[in-house]
Parts: sequence; structure tokens; C-alpha cells
Amino acid sequence: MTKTPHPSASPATHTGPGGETHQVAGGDTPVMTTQQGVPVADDQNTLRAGANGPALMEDFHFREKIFHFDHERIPERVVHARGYGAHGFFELTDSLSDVSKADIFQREGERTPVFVRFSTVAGNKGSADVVRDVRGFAVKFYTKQGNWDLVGNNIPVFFIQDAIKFPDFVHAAKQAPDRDFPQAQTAHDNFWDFVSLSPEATHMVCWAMSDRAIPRSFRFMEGFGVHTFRLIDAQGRSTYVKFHWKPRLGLQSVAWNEALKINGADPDFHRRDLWQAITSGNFPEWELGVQLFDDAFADSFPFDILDPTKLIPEELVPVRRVGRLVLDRMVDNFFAETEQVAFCTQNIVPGVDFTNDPLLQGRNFSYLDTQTKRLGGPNFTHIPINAPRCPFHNFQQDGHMAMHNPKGRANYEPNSWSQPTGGPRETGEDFQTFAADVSGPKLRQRSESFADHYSQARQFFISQTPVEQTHMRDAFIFELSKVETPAIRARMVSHLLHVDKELAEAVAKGLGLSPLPAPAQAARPVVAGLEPSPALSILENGPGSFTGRKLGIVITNGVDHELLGALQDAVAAVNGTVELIAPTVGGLKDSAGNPLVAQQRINGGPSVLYDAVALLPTVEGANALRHEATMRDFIADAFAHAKFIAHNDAAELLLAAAGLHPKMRDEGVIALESASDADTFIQTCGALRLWAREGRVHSI
Ligand code: HDD
Repeated sequence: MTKTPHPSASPATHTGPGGETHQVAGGDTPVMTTQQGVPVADDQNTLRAGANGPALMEDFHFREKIFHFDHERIPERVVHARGYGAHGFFELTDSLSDVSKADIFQREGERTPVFVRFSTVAGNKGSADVVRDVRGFAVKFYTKQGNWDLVGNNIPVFFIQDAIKFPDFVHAAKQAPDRDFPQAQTAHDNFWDFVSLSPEATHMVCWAMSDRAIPRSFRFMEGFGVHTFRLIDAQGRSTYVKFHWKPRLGLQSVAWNEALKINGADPDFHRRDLWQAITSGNFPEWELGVQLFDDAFADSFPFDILDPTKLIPEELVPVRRVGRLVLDRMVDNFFAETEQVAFCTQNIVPGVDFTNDPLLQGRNFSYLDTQTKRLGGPNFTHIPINAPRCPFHNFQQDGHMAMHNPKGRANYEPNSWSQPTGGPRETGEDFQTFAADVSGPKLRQRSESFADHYSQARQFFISQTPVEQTHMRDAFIFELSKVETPAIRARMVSHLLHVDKELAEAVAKGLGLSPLPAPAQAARPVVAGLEPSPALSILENGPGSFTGRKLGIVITNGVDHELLGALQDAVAAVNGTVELIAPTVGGLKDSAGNPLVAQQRINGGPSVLYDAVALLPTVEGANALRHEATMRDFIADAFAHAKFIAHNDAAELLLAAAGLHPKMRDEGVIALESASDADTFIQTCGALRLWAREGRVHSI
């Protein structure tokens, strides 16, 4: 990794007439130039007619600088505007040559470079990270046979079945056009109006109201290709496939009240997390999984495999793990890479093909179109982040900002020029569209096989642990309580009656909705008896360890050297991280006189930023902090969010000040008698939360 020089290591400086100091070129410091390469002598003052006179038009440096600044912004993505990307590689661990001729799937151990962009969907570019929303999980594989974009989400189903509804859905989810709020959230009338009028959304709405929509980190969430795709083998045979990304560090989400507070304390929570992990060498990793199936399975499955509002439970078609995705390098420049990266679902490679999923078919139009608008023309593929890493040649030419133009005379084919003038020629093989039979009248019609909107929503709900079901119930109540129109609330409850009667009744109760509405008209009877799928629960798929998680330790000057060291070692042993929180970030020493630096001041490092917390004040420190409101919030929130809390004797004062008297405490509040208790505490933290506490601290 390149090291950023310390700001104080500055070369020669120049002091201006106003006393301002600035560096001048020389030694390692390059000469500043205009875009034309002309050296700039003075970047502090415009050219003027006299010291107090007007600015002169002929100041080409001023005009170029301001002109460029005025044009810095490009349109943000219409959805998924807020995103964060990183480079890495995909390594094949189990060859798929039996089912696909894709070059990337042939040779075990071979690595393919990738760029991944995670995103929220509804919020604008400057919105917060931990909003309740779907997360985008878009992967660009730079394969030897061209770029393959797998543009997925962290939820395996979608809100709508036909791409023609996408603009309506997105309009309803984003800010209302008259008031331009609410920002980055679905807790408003338009969203719930649309989804409650679109029963096909019910399954995905259940996912969106689950903790899947408030992930703790990009590193701890799954990804899904959503649609059924095809893999094509060397003989041209097709196998259906669903793509999965499984995080090595297990699944984890935050609590809703915690999410609300994280967004205030650190709106960049997810991007900071990814940045810190990658720059500290803790490279996040996912396994690529594939569910493979054939027509016989598709025919026997009670739902249509082309319906993007349905998933195939892993218990029915196991996920075969075939490779790993490792993110090991941050971008050099956010705009050049993360903002300009252009994912297109149409980007597939030989050995991968589309199906007739009507959402996928529509997406194949939308992405190319949007990139052209967003990046200003058809040559966005010339931008380095979008260009293939394999050789590419064709006769496409010209257009705004063209960087690669054919050399020589021929810019068409067939031509009779010999090489090198004649240019590239087709192969006659490689990418072959799967020759699926297609027939039927032209019509605008939703397939009857797409009509069951509730069975899998129900299956999702019954696959959740009781804690997760409670979170879903609370999320529905929270969101629908923000809906101002009672009829919309009632309409939504009428759908939930098909998902789970108790859920619907609990939501109605939480809304003060009485009497219960009649169940919505269902186009198809709910398929009873679908088995729960434990793979759909987050808590059933947690890590069981504190690896990759963060402990926040409150310290004051003179903190016990041994205890602090033992905690830091215990966290380091499982590859976690520690942040110190103190009344001041500087000027600290431990009991042995070693200087310490805290990462957060107590009012800037609330406990919502940590997976678990420890309180190690000295007696004097605790006395000073017990009247500090943010200290009390730190403890009260950690307790309310079901976190594990370790403390020394002196912290008794703080616990009491936060209202945590001994008889209110539980097995998640752990006294550290000596340094040897540190390991046990960190092992306990592997459970991540003491969810059993939740019911005791939330009564509504
Ligand atoms: Fe989309 C962006 C994922 C349906 C139209 N989509 C976008 C991104 C992701 C997804 C991850 C961000 C890519 C990036 O980081 O740059 N979209 C999905 C998934 C869908 C889906 C998993 C359903 C299975 N999308 C969908 C439909 C349409 C679009 C049905 C239009 C008919 N999506 C777009 C878009 C975006 C986009 C307007 C906005 C910015 C962009 O493409 O690059 O074209």
C-alpha cells in the first residue's frame, strides 16, 4: 500500500501578502500546470486590473479552473445512487466445466479481477448508509472472454415481476415529487400505497421489513443474482442457475433503533467499515454459490422459476460453492472508479445466458440506456474501470470522448483489406445464444404461473427465529405508523393476513387498527405446508465468533494497563478491532505511564458504532463522567440494543448513572475481575447480541 506522506513533511513554502502559507514546486513536489500543461506561477490570486480592480477575462488559468469546477458533477444514478466500491479477485475453487463453457469457470485456482459496488437503492448520493433498504451487490468480472456483470442485491427476490413497473415502483419509493421528502426511506404513504396495491410485492416487502434491510456491514451480508440465468456447456446444453454470495464472516444486522442512531453518528458507517477492513488488511470474502437445476425440477417446482418474486429454497436445491470473492484494494479515486463504473445486466460472456424472466429482459434495456445518459455518451466503455482487461477490437468509432479508434483504412466489414489494415473478424463460435424454442401470440399478459403472491412470503416469515419475527412485526408497525392514510395501512394488513395471521393481528394492534380488515383477494390459494428454510434466517447463519467485529472501550486517563491490554489482545486474537473512547482523544496515559490515543471523544463515539462495549474508567474518571449525558446514553443504548457489556469495578458508578442497577443486569453485563476474564468475554461476544434481553427493554 502506498503511504500518504505526513502533512508536516512539507517542502519549500511561500508566504503571501496576506500571511497565507502555501507550498511551491521543487524537489519531489511537482509543478502545477493548467490542463494544457502550462506551468502555474500563482494559484492564489486572479489576474486583475490593479490590486482593487476588476478581474480580467484573459485570465485563462482562472477561467479554466472555474469552468472545470462548474462541470464536476454528473447525474447521480436514478436508483442505487449511494454506493461504495472496491477491487478484488474471484478465484475458482470448484470447476463448473461440467455445466458451463465460461472461461472463468474452467480452471480451479485461477483468479479473475473484479470490481464490486455495494449500494442502497432509494437514497440520494449523500444519504445515510444504515437506512432500511435493499443493498445492491454488483460484481464486474474482468474475464478473459470479456466483462461479465452480475448485478444483484442482498435480497434474492424483487418487488415487481415485470420491468415495465420499475419506474412506478421507484417513483413511489423515492421522495414524493411535490415535497422532495422523505429521503432514503420507505416509511411514507407513496411507497406503501404502491406496494399494497401490488400484491406481487408482498414477498419482497417481508424481506425489506426484516433485518436483511439493515445490515451491520457490507461484509456481513449475502448477495444474490436474483433471476434464474442459464449456464451453457461446450455442447450448447443449458442448465438453469441461481447465483449466491455467502459472506465468510457470517450474517449480521443491526437493531432498528440502533440504525436510526448510527445514521446520525456516522452516516458513512458502511463505507467506513469497508475502507477500514480493506486498508487494514482484513480483506472481506464471499463464496460464490450456484443452485443448478433443470427443466424437470422447474416443472415440478410449485412456482415459476422465471418469476423474480420467488426464490428456490436451498434445502430444495443445495448451493454448490464454486469460488471465492476477495476484496483487497480500495479505489485510487472514488469518482473515476466507483462513480463511473457502469454495470449492465446485458454484459454476459460465453457460457452464461439469459432466461425469459420479464424483469431481466427489461433490465437488459435499462442499464445500457442509463449509462449512456449518466456518463455522457456511448464511449463509457473506454473509461478504464469499464474497459475489458482482455483484448477487444471492433469497428465502433467516434462519439463524445472516444479514446480507442480503429487504426488504418478499414472501419467496416466485410472488407477485402489484408492485415493489419483489414481489422478484426468474427469467430463464428464462442458466444452462442441458447437456441430456446420461442412461440406464442404477441400480448401484454402476466403469466398465470406468476399469480401466487403469498406462499413464499409466508415461508420467509415462518423461517425466521422468534426474535427476527418480532423485528419484522416492529418494522411493519414503525413504517405503517408513518403512513398518514389509514386506508393504506389497512390495505397492507389485508395482505399480511395471508402471510401470517398472528403477524397481521399484531401489526393491526400496533397500529391501533380495529376491526381487522378482510384478507386481500388472493388470485391463487396460499400453498400450505411449505417447510421453513433455515437458510433464510440471519440469526441461524451468524458467525459464532467476534472475528471482524469491533469492540468499543471507554477509558479515562490512567486506565488499567493490564486489563486494557488483555482486552485488546483478546480482540486481536480473533481478528477483531478495538476503538478507544475517552473524554479527550489526546493527552492520555495508561496506569503504566504509556501514552494512549483514543479514536473517539465520548460524545462522538456512541455505543451504536460498536458490536460490544467495555467500560474501563478509573474511579476519578468515572466520577467525572457520571454526569455526562452522552456517557449515560452510551451505556443505556448498548443495553437496549442487546449488546454485551464488560466493565471494571469503577464502572459501577457509570452503570448506576445510566439506570443499570445490579438487579436489572443480566448475563450480558459482565464484570471483568482480572485480565484473564478478557478472553471469556470476547468469546461470549461471539453470540453478537443477547437477544433475550430485548423483550425486557422494549414494552411496545
Ligand atoms: Fe437495477 C442500478 C440491482 C431491477 C434499472 N440495479 C442497479 C444497481 C444494482 C441493481 C445493484 C447498482 C449498480 C451499480 O452499483 O452501479 N436492479 C437490481 C436488481 C434488480 C433490479 C437485483 C432486480 C432483480 N433495475 C431493475 C429494473 C430496472 C433497473 C427492473 C429497470 C427496468 N438499475 C436500473 C438502472 C440502474 C440500476 C436505472 C440505475 C443506475 C444504473 O442502473 O447504473 O438502470
